[in-house]
Amino acid sequence: GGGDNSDAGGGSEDGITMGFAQVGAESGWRTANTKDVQDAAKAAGIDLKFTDAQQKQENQIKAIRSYIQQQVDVIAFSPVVESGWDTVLKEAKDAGIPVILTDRSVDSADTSLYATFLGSDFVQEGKSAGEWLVEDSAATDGPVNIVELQGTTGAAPALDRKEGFEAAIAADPDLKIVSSQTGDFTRSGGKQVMEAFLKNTPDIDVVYAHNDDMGLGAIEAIEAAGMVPGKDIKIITVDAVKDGMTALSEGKINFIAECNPLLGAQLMDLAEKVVNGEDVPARVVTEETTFTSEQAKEALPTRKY
Ligand code: GYE
Repeated sequence: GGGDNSDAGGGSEDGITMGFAQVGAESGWRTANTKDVQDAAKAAGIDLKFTDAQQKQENQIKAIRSYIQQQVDVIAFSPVVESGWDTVLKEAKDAGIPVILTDRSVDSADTSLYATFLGSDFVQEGKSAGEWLVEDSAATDGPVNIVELQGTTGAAPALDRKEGFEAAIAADPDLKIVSSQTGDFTRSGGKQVMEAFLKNTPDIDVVYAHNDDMGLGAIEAIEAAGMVPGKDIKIITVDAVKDGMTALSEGKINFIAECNPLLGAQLMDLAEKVVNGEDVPARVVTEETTFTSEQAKEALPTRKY
């Protein structure tokens, strides 16, 4: 580098420092995402300061404040819930530190509080899940009782995956969500809630889980109750991580809408541009697909996570 430190953001010549406030380690998706971000930072020569908020907003806010105090060049974070970020985002803005939202969004009305949002279209994921069920149920007559395992309450992927799914299943009045509760995106949460559903909710036909991990927890509960997951009760999930894809290939899960956790390279690229004052799109959407059991069998051998 030239040693001239006149630009506020540091710039790549002096080496970029990124503060990354991760949600937690709640799921296989999150583990893959964390590893990818760490690997991509290394590959890009970006100095990464990483914190795990254990799914608590107050921890994320604390982490962001500490990154502001350390005067990092750029802050990236994956907001555990959608609401309540305006104050801390304003603090970052006032300190001249750009913020990149990765994976999950915020509902702040003032979009100048962040530089860009990189992540999936969660509404579309929910729609894809619902559309598969509409098609799969087309031949069956009578009610289809769905139980829903929601992600973390107030999280963008939980709100949006519910919205998209509901919009899609509205096409068939036989499809009804009869119970819906949060399992916090964890396997143990999914198992516990499913155990309660199996006790309280008669005639469950379908489980719609907002991620693979909760679906995998539901499988354990269904098997423990002496039923066959994928047959007696159909299971639809979102993510397509290894364990989910394995269960799908075995017919224990029936359909998965993919959510791509490999955001690291794109994030580092956006960070370099933002720090160097270049224009970036306000929204970068991840490319995704869906998987049936047959497609999972084909994809599994080369799947990276
Ligand atoms: O689907 C879930 C994780 O925000 C897209 O969070 C992410 C979600 C992902 O816990 O498994």
